[in-house]
Amino acid sequence: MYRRMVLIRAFEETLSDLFGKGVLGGTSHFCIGQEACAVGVIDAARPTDWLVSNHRGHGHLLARGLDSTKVMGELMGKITGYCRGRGGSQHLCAMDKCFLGTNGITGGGIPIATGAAFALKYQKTDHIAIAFFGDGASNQGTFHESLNIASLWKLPILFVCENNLYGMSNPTAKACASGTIAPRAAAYAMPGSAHDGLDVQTVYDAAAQAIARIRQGGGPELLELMTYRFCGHSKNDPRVYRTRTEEEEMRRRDCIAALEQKLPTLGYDQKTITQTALGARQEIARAAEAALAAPAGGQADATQGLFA
Ligand SMILES: Cc1ncc(C[n+]2csc(CCOP(=O)(O)OP(=O)(O)O)c2C)c(N)n1
Ligand SMILES: [Mg+2]
Repeated sequence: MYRRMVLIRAFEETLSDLFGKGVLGGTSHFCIGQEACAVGVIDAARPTDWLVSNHRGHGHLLARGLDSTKVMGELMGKITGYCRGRGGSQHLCAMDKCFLGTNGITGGGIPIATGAAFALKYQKTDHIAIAFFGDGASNQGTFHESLNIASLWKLPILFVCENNLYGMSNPTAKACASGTIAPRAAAYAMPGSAHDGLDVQTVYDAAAQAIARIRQGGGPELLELMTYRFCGHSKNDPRVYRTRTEEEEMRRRDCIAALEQKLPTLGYDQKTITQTALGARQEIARAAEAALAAPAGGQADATQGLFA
């Protein structure tokens, strides 16, 4: 889990560098600070459980074990990317990894995951679906409609709300009538609970327990993971809606640094920890190099046919 968390952080720090150098265009939403949510939940699931992500999806992609070079290539619009450079960060799909896509529409992925859960139940499998979304998305109608139908039909789905305290510049307190998301589950007769999303072990345990109940036919559940994004909402956000003091306080609770402190107490020596982090960072450096060298996809590939 530590390796994956460092891998995600290094991936996005590298993306930030590439934006700075003008190699990457457009914008991107980083999950720096939120890595424990993606890694804890996805580690607790099976590789055959279907995932649906949102606009802040790099962590979900890498936690699921997608090839970092192919993810990087996709973001650069290269032919070697998962969707031949046509999807980019917001439309990255990998069916072979049971990853039904990142999604630029706030709340757009929640009903897609609910549909997947219906299919999994209809096919009488014991796989489940997992929907990742933010606190802002939980104010969309799609959230409420999905929880309602999932509960009525006892669908095998875990709804995971990563509450990073803001939807763009809007604090959750100003957008969400109940202040927090988990209690909303009660309105749809399903279990809902809030957890420290900065502690990967806590996230893993909460997700593992919920997933076990869901897999046994217990019906859907909602997890609210309290977390924080260190960066702005996207690349061009000066973060005027929050104080630097708040950010510094949250940085002191960085999920990766916290795990680094904890690992020696779990029997890992410093050399192993350092080597593990280095290995992850080297993998991302190689991924960026390979993606940069790859031929263009996307528009340049427009006449080739996506499934050719
Ligand atoms: C339907 C729709 N409305 C508005 C937007 C613009 N938008 C993009 S991200 C976002 C905020 C999402 O907040 P949250 O769900 O908390 O996720 P976070 O960005 O905090 O991870 C908004 C309003 C959009 N993409 N789609
Ligand atoms: Mg948010």
